Amino acid sequence: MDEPIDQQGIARARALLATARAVVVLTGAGVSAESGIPTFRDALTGVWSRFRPEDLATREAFLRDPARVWAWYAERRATVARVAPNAGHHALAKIEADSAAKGIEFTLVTQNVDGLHHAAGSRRIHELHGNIRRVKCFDHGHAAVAWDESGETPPRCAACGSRLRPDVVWFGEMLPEGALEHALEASRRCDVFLSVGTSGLVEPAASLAHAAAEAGAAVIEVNPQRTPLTARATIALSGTAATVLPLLAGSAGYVAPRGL
Ligand code: BV8
Repeated sequence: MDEPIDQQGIARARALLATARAVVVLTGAGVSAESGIPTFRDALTGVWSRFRPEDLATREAFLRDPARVWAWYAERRATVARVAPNAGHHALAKIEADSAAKGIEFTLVTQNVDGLHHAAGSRRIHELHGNIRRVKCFDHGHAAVAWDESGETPPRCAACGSRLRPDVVWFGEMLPEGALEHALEASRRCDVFLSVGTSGLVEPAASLAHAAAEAGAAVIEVNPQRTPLTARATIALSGTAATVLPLLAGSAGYVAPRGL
């Protein structure tokens, strides 16, 4: 049975968000779980279950077996194409819009590559790990807008002939120019850092919450499981994104606890 929602924690977190000057939200795969996208640590089910993400999401894996890595991303791209944002994504878009109306600076930093935050209406987004819907060539990064899945796998770049790959950041690759710097700068400047649906295992994204805390920000975590951040969080809300975030956004279902 799901744990009862911590109404006191929700009320305290809402008060922090309402009185903030600057808010940073970091999301991980957990925010897309209720849209039907397996979390990253759970992504390797079925035919992929004999691999670890770190074994497939690398340049070396692609060079070793480009067809296998391309097929894993093609399957994930197909999943992303048929799912929709969930109430958690929509709640974050509402928090962004409400923050703008109140003059509160808002930054959404995501580790996710599924594009669902943009689909839900969020706009102030930093995609730290790229976007699986975009494809580029391995040798020069030429963007590919169309490609033939029926021929050679992976398909080839129309501009230079090198193999196509997903436009995501693999393990061992640098993050997109400026994305980490902007995320770090916003994290050090914010007074509320909201971490949602991330295991906090992948660097350098995992360091953002700690940078915010060290700079004096209050840290709110939303996750049904404990993570390395939980002990450090000002408020740890044990629950799922689609349940908790609408309560934080003041959308459907929020009832202020008596006496608060
Ligand atoms: C780099 C794209 C410089 C690909 C991904 C220290 C500093 C720098 C680098 C390192 C370092 N230590 C180690 C490294 C190397 C490495 C790393 O972090 N390795 C890990 C395995 C230890 N980092 C890198 O290589 C990074 N590059 O730093 O460049 C450099 C260069 C060369 C040499 C050194 C340094 C690049 C990392 C990016 C990798 N690419 N994605 C793809 O998607 O295929 S990372 C991948 O993991 C996804 O983006 C994913 O989002 C991300 C993090 O995982 P989570 O999002 O947290 O997902 P996870 O499944 O783990 O957890 C889900 C959570 O949700 C759980 O807590 C669960 O409880 C919760 N949950 C479940 N359901 C719900 C929920 N929460 C809410 N609601 C629910 N319903």
